[in-house]
Order: sequence, then C-alpha cells, then structure tokens
Amino acid sequence: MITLALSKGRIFDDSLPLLRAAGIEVLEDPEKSRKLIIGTSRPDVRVVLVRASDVPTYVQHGGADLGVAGLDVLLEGSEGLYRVLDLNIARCRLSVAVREGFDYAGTVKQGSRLKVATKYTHLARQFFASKGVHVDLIKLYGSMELAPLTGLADAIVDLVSTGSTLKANHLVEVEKIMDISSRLVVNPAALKLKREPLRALIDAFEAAVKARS
Ligand code: PRT
Ligand code: MG
Repeated sequence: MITLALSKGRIFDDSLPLLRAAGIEVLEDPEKSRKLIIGTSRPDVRVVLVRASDVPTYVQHGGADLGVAGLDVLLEGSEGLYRVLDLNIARCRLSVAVREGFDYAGTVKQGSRLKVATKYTHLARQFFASKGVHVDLIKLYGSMELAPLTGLADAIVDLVSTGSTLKANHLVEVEKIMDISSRLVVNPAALKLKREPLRALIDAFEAAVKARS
C-alpha cells in the first residue's frame, strides 16, 4: 500500500488533476465526506487528509510514504524528507506587508527596530537577518493581517496570491521574500522499501507536471 498525505483545500484541489494525469482517481470528495482516509481507483494507493502543516510530520515519521506540502511549510521547519519534485501548484509568494502609509523603507533605513507579526518566524528571522534589519518577531497562528491594524506590529510576513486579502485590510506589500509552490516530499525509508511503485508514481507526477507547463 502506498499512502499519500494531502491537506484539504487548495493543495487537494490542485493535486487532483496531477493524480488524474498519473492515472489515479480519488474516490471521495473531502468537502462532502468526513473520512480522513480515502481510497483511489488504484487499490494499492490511498490518500490521508491532514493539516497542511502536519504533512511533513506524517511523511517524516512514515505515517505516509509521500505527501504534498507548500515550500513555506517545508522551509519553516521540516527535516528527514526527500523533496523530490516541484509540482508547481498552490503558487503564491511570501512577502512583507505594512499598513498603508507606514514608512517601511524609512524605518529600515534608519535602523529602527521593526515589530513583525508572522506564522513564519524562522523564515522571517532569516530574511531580516540577511538584510541586517533588527526585528522583534511576534508569533501568530492566523489572521496576520490584523496585527498592523491593531498596533500589535508594524509589519507582517505572510503568503500573498491575488493580493485581495491585503487590499481588503488596507495593507500593502512592500517586499517579496520568496516565491512559493508545493512540493512532493517522500519518506527516505519508504523510497528504499517500496522503490518500484514509488518511483513509478513520482515519474508519473513528473510527467503530469511537465505536460502542464
Ligand atoms: O488552513 P489551515 O490552518 O489548515 O492550514 P493552511 O492555512 O496552512 O492551509 P491552506 O490550505 O490554506 O494552505 C496550504 C498551502 O497553500 C500553503 O502552505 C501555501 O503553500 C499554499 N498557498 C497558496 C496559500 C495561498 N496560496 C494563500 N493565498 N496559503 C495561504 N494563502 C492565504 C494567505 O495566508 C492569506 O491569508 O490566503 C490569503 C491571501 O490570499 P490572497 O489571494 O488574498 O492574496
Ligand atoms: Mg488556510
């Protein structure tokens, strides 16, 4: 049995066409079913549904053989995984944003400390350190956009895709940190033990990604 870890929402939705191109139909819609283990048209392949940030943990500890996770989640903290393929799905960027009218460039130039709220404390610390900007990081788990509006922080580091969330909250993107897409990750032990079927699946994914680009 091959177990693939996916998260509900955009990663599941964007993975479906790739799975289909690889000859795999998922047998249930996670938005309608409450099941956490879903069968596929391949009797030897199943999907487990986990939180986006739990995908690396499942794959690392062998709860799944492979999984799909955003580069943001992988770089923020994961180890013991093979990052085998850029699936080019769930694309967005990790950026710095501030309240409209806040003088970000001036604050950075003056060398003043910047209060930054984010879920991505590790990536944010790395980024500002590389620029020599002094920051106080405030860890949040969601609704980052609220932080600059309430005075909790001067800036946020968050994912942006269309930009409409920032706009709706009177925030502006001032600097892009990196482009993000989702990656196929594999458990190294599984790759040894189930080499043939996993290799075939990874190759099928790769062909599907190439065919779409
Ligand atoms: O929701 P949950 O807490 O379970 O986990 P999650 O938020 O990590 O999961 P999910 O499904 O929302 O995101 C999974 C992955 O999708 C992320 O790890 C990213 O790699 C990728 N992705 C792509 C995004 C976005 N685009 C995105 N726009 N993840 C989140 N967003 C959010 C962003 O945080 C902001 O709140 O959407 C909002 C901005 O969108 P725009 O279009 O208004 O700019
Ligand atoms: Mg979310």
